[in-house]
Amino acid sequence: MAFEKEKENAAAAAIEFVEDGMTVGLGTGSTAKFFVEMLAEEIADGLMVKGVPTSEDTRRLAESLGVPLLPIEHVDRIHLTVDGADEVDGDAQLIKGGGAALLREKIIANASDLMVVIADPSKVVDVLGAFPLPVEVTPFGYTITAKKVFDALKAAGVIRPKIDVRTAGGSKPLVTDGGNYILDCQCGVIPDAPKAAALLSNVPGVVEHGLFIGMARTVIVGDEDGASVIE
Ligand code: ABF
Repeated sequence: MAFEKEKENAAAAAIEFVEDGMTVGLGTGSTAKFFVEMLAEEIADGLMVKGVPTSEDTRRLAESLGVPLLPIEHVDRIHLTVDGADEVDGDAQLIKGGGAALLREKIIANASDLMVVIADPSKVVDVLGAFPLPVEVTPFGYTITAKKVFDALKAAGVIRPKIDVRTAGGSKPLVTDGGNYILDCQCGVIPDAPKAAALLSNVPGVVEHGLFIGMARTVIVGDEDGASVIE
């Protein structure tokens, strides 16, 4: 895996944010996997925390490692969420959703007192957009919704968006944990991420999008020797 050491170091730095008694949102992806594995070791050494997984993949991982989990319906407060990202810019604005988990990730991040993003250096960008922006949509009318998503991105200043429904290997659309489809929107550059986020949220049929604006208070970027914490 590329940047494995950097991912591990970012995850290790995030462990420092976990305290006894916390309810912790558990992210999705390879970097978040390192965090869940390290958290499981701390729990085995006596740390008393409960986890709230952001995807079925993370739930299965956490259960296999013996991390106590809370059903989301029983959660009234999440002290900390640690999650990965596909892109992070200088304002801690994120593109997430490469792992098709953006809906639960955003619900849990938004419910958290603190969201900590853990990333390897390849995720850090000056301007968001090189990574195709995932947009979760209802299966009903998704081709029409795709056209409206195109219009919204154009109105937000994206020059020439290209939109593809994410498939699960063959030609059938991938179905998310929430039973929806994902549109991957190739933007190249998203010049005004807050505007794009607002316009996308207004498109009927869009369930959620992968622009996380103003949600990450802390970004941890791993390197070969450790990690830098940007708050
Ligand atoms: C998840 O982390 C997704 O939103 C994002 O796509 C992924 C990044 O994965 P990785 O850490 O494997 O690069 O939260």
